[in-house]
Amino acid sequence: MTAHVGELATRLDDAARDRVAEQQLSADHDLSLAEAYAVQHALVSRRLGRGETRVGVKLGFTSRAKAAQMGVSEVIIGQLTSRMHVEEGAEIWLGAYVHPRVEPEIAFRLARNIDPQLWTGNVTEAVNAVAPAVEIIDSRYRDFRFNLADVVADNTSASGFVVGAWQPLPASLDNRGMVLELDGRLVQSGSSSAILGDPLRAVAAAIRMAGRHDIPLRAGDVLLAGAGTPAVALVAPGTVSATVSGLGRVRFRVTSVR
Ligand code: OOG
Ligand code: MG
Repeated sequence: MTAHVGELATRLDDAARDRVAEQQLSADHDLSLAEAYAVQHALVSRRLGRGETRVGVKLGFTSRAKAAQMGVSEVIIGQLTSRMHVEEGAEIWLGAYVHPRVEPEIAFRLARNIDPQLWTGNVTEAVNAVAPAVEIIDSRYRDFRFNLADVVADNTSASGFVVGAWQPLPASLDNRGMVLELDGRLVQSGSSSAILGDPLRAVAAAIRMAGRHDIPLRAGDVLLAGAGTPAVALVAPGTVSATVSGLGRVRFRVTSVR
């Protein structure tokens, strides 16, 4: 298997760069979860080799709505790199992606470097800020379909993320309305409680999973807790916004012309 890791990572990396969907790895490889994470690491290493830096982590399938939409029900972790960051208010080009979708998220900021093996379990010491966010996911697989190992290998469809104004951590974050709008039209709505019952639990889950899969966690890193609703296809031209009750709104634009 080890011989294939680099080759499979290259396949997915090329698919992202050429913006052409690839056949699912599971069509010809029966990857274990450990092997899938090895492909993810090799994929991220290729990006780091091109000068990108690791800027955070993201969880996938922390909400049942997302798990049901994609048919994968295990929580997974992916890695965010500098090139995925989209400034709030910026305009992105639809053509840079294969078949992008957007989902409303809650972002946390790590307060310190964290060694998951030494971590005491104190969430409110681990993070020092929270913000409304949008994740742009873009599966490198045909028809946006995959099994668990496929999506882990594909860095959990990570493609872009937009974070609104950071603010201090409030006492609680559950039961907050989460809304996704395209051009001011409501396309998804849900509750932050959909995220593992409470998005603060996603912080603990991310730290544990980063430890298990050897993903470094550094002060200032962004942590996306996972979508509160199913994802929606991105269209252009348009404006995307996500609002989390009490945390405010984050917005960006999409264009069809470069
Ligand atoms: C996988 C990524 C899932 C989330 O927030 O649940 C995810 C996908 O749906 O393509 O980012
Ligand atoms: Mg997500």
